[in-house]
Amino acid sequence: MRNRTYTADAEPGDTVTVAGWVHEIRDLGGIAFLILRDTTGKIQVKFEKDDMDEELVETGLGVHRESVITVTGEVAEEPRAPTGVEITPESLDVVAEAEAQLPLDPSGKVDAELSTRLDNRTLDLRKDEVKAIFEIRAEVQRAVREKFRDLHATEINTPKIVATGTEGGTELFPITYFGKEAFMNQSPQLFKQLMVGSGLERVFEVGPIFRAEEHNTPRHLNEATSIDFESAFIDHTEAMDVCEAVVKAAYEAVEENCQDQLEALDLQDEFEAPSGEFPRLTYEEAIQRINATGELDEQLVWGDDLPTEGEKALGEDVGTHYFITDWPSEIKPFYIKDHDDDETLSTGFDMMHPNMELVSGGQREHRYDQLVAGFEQQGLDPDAFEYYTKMFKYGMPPHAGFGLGGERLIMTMLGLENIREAVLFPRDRQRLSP
Ligand code: ATP
Ligand code: AMO
Repeated sequence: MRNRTYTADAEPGDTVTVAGWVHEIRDLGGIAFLILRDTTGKIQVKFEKDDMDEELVETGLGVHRESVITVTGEVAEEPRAPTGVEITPESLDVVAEAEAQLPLDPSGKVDAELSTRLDNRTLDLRKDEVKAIFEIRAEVQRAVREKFRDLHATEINTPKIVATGTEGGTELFPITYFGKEAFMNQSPQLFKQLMVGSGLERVFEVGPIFRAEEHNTPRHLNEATSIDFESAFIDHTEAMDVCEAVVKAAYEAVEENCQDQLEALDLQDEFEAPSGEFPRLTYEEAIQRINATGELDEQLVWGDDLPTEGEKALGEDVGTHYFITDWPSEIKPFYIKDHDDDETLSTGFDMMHPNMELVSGGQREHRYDQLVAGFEQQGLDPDAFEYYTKMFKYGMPPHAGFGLGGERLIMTMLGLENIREAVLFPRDRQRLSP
């Protein structure tokens, strides 16, 4: 629409054409108001019934809520109007009439179940507080990209249809690929590693990962967004520095550029970018501190994975984002390098929000013989990974990196109760459409 004016730009004295949705109609008798909503805000349209064309009044006040209309008229200052201005319509067109009964109420006066909201995302995102989540998500992705670029990483895109899995502990989604077995990729892990040996050296990717998680939890998705980083000639401690910088950059960008959205979510007072350094605890310290909280029925011992309640107890104890380092080698994947002086100890790390894990990373095994031996130790067939391992024979530098869960970052940043709220069209065990 070439001649459209956004409601936020409608200035007193202008004659404008605004386009949007019928948010609300209030008929007070001799006077009535239609509130028109567009992506920039709302504007009041005034109908003084006695002074206006009857057909125009009938059309304007007879239209169902959430219909799409355009209104042309003069803008005037009006202190009693919600935004301080109003339009007196000269003409009004109903562009797309909405049904009288809607599956959910975009004005937010009536709450809807999450499943109803997800089934009707178009209507759901007409609410300011829902739209705000996705505007913040976009800002986070922008800020993360900018930070990686400042750090001289090149953005890459790796295949999502692959021949092998990499992340044990979570199942693969099999697909058929011209009669061959193939899978949806669980992680760009192997491909990003292959690129540190290329002329690019330092890379990042923001893209989908697919995990056939059996369980249905508020923090797992079957299709998630992974923010991956990998660099040649750095170790795990430098990868942790990058991880911390990227997460802080995301928070700072939201604080700086998303105040309206934070207000829509009623977070303007509590939102705070993390300031201090993220503490780095070893796995050993972590299990000791969890045991000391007394929150678990059974004491954790060396080699145990951290149970969810353990992570929660530790998160409460630490109170900020933090790292867990020096995990037992046996519970980290084959591509993670062990410490040179202790092969039971890995260079793998996790970065935690007080409520949950956000990141896994580590220094990688770049030595061909040790890499192949690692496959065998994990019961994987190195031949199936030959496309990957063979590049380690042609000059693969030492390298490290991490994967950050995009939705978990948004979820913890905004205090969302369910990770599905941070995804437009989430995929979970029950949900394949929309
Ligand atoms: P009726 O006789 O049926 O009440 P009316 O034309 O006399 O209708 P008003 O008494 O002028 O209506 O206004 C009704 C209500 O609408 C009042 O509470 C008034 O403050 C409010 N109102 C009037 N004009 C505007 C406006 N332009 N923007 C917002 N509120 C308005
Ligand atoms: P990991 O499997 O720990 O590591 O995944 C990295 C991060 O991705 C997020 N994540 C998920 N978010 C939502 N739903 C899921 N099902 C899901 N699975 C993972 C989490 C997690 O911390 N290749 C390594 C990374 C690396 O070493 O570079 C990997 O994939 O926030």
